[in-house]
Amino acid sequence: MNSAGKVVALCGGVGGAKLAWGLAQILPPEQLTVIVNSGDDFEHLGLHISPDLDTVMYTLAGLANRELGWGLAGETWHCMAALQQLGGETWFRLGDRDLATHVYRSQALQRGDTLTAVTRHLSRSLGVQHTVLPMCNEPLRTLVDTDAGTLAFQDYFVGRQCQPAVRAVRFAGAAEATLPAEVDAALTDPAVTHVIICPSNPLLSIAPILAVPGLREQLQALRDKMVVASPLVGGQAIKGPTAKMMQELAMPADSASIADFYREFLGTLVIDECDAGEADKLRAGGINVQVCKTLMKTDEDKIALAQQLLNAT
Ligand code: FO1
Repeated sequence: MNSAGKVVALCGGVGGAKLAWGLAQILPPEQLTVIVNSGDDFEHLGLHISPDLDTVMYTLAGLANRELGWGLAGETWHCMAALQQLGGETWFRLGDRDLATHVYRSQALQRGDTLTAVTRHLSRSLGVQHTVLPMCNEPLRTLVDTDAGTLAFQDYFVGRQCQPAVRAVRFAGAAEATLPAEVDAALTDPAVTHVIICPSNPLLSIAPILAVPGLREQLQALRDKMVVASPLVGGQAIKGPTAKMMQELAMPADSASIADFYREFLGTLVIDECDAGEADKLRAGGINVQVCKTLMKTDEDKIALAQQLLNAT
């Protein structure tokens, strides 16, 4: 049953997109806005790539490549094969159909459209009915300081497969970024009953969203409505480098660290049943904790977690 009002979800790529899909199965389009990390965006092969926005849009449209976790289902790779033959750059793979998204976005940005406007157009064209918004229109880029030097996000994530040890994560351009009017409107709508932080990597996917000036203050004002889904299950991330990075940054990979990371606006923390043993200690520290199955293997799991989060406050 859906007794929620308007819901805003903050998310990164794969894991976050799965939950966004679950929420979209419960909530009608006018009740769900998904604010997506654009710190992973970069210029590649002369094109503007927005990996997390595309993952969320493709997932909500039912077009996502479930095996890869990114890109389109049923993709072909003729362009990459031809590019390889020419000696071009193929370390970051763009599928033939996916390329159309990047070409369209790049041209629209070049003629002066905002990332928000292009995302709206792409969403509609792909058949996405819920609202998908980038966290900002300006270039805010995630940089990873590692023991192998400072790396642009995709150089670290795809190029180096997250192997170098992380020393710090920074967000170039954050000071110049501004909250898009659509993001501001979504978060200040009095009908908002839930703001959900998806189980995305806090350091790489949610921190860039929080780096947009003004956003933290808005979330603080919404504390009672804030529900954080922990990305950890038994001290491990389901996919990606969350646990490894937390350890490298001297943060124990546990629920307490997740609670601490979001402490300034944490309303309710939802942790996996595997980590139920941590709940009492968190509650003793004054944290509102709920325990449920957070693993999303099937579509039913995604909908069930979405419902649990909507019931959490
Ligand atoms: N991830 C990879 O591991 N290898 C790739 O070649 C790759 C290409 C790619 C192309 C388009 C896109 O939207 C995403 C792509 N990703 C790829 C995923 C992406 O690097 C990351 O998953 C996100 O940036 C982190 O959320």
